[in-house]
Amino acid sequence: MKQFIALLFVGVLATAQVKKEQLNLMPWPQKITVNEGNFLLAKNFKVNITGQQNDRLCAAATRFLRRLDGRVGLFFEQGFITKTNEEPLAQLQINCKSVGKIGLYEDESYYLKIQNNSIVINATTDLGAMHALESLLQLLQNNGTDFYFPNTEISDLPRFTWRGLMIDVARHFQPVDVIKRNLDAMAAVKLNVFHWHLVDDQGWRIQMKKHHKLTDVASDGLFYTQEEIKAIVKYAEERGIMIIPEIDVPGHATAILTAYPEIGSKVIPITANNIEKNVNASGFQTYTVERNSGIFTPTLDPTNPKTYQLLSEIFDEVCPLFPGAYFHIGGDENEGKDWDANPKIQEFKKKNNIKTNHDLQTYFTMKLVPMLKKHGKQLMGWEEIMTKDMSKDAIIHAWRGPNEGVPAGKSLLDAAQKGYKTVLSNGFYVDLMQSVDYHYLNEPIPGNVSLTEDERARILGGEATMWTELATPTTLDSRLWPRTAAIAERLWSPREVTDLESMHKRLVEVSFRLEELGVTHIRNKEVLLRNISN
Ligand code: CP6
Repeated sequence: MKQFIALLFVGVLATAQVKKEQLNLMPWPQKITVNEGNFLLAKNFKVNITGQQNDRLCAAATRFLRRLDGRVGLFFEQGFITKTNEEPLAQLQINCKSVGKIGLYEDESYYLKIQNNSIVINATTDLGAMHALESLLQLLQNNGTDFYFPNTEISDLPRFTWRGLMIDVARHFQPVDVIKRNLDAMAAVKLNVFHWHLVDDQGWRIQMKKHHKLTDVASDGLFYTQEEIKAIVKYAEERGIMIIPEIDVPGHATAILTAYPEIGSKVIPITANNIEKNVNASGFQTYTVERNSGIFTPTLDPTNPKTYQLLSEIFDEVCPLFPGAYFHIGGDENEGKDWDANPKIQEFKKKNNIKTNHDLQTYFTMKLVPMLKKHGKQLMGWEEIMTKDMSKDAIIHAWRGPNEGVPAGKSLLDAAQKGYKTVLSNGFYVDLMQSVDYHYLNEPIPGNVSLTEDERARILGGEATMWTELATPTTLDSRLWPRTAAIAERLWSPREVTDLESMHKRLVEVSFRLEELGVTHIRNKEVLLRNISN
């Protein structure tokens, strides 16, 4: 009798109806219905791939199976999912038509239907199928005895094609493992662009074979080998993530000047007084770095042909490491102070009828366009590169806001209206430790602005930015997660999805799931939801 009651009890719990509001999906899908009944997980749970079978989807499905098993502890019978290992009777059937290209505008949509005894995933590309697997993992429920998926039907696709995360590895170097686990976390919340801020004043982080002086003198030995970069690119590609490398020029570039002072905007005359200070052990002339609110004033000299020769050779070596179609050249926060103070640069401006420092920077940036085009890459830069003569092929990365003296998000709309494709980071600065609510409600296209269809289409999406002046490899994850998951929802889900209470509830669960992927962040509910700054 006791046994009978226990069995009955289990049965009742297993079929307990889950309500839509109880699901912990993040980002929330475009369309979802919850039906009566559940799919109960058992040891014989298997996965089968049909249609376009490919290695990437097989590997993703295998990772899915292992992650699921890690949570349910059933010791699933199925091992690796391979192209030849067909399981026609498998409960989970995944069907996709083609291999998705890593880049913008790919079809990332998917359809997921869970019924009592079967689960179906249909997608145009394997990218969509991989998103469906992440959704399925988030749907897992447990009643203390059984693990099950509630019968659910989802039709989903992203609102924006660019859903990015930038990590600065120049201020604090972030080792390969840290990057990889954060790529896993990105994929879990359907982010698809990793913007790798590889170079800044504080360091050059790319192994260079020809210009090895860059890492010799400007990296403190903390840089990625080219083999490591290739491995990270592959790791990202396996998770449907495109990598955008950034080499920030002409400002934020004093690491380059440590190795090649002769292309700097200000040549410090060597005198008996400063010779000790300005010539380092290798006999190279070095810089006395002047600081103004954190911005270094020395920049590259835009009038020196050697500047362009060096950059061209750098791109020749760096571009082939990254298969993506975009290259970020920074371009931010050049105050032009040293340009004003340098008579040679002043003379060049006069001779070439270049009126302002902005125009001079445009002259500089435009010279980089063909260097990148040669490698099939389109130039992207922070919003300061947007001047009247800037090529409309450039992608404008909007970042400034009230702190920089411009209205929040204004340059995003300006760029779209002027004919540039554009990406929003203002309001998504996760290193500033602002509240998750603030990031979540940072709508890229506010309701009170009217845009034409073309202008609207030029707003590609947004990007969380993680500057690392104050974040080490140990603290990085805590600053990124789980708040970046709320940004991922803003960029994927319908703009009407704005309920804070629902987001908070789901974010706590997402936080646990991310921990399983190896990111080591703060899990305490009170801590992760509070507003740390302000
Ligand atoms: N480094 C670089 C930075 C910032 C930018 N570029 C930055 C500026 C203001 C804030 C945070 C970060 N640290 N290279 C601006 C794009 Cl608030």
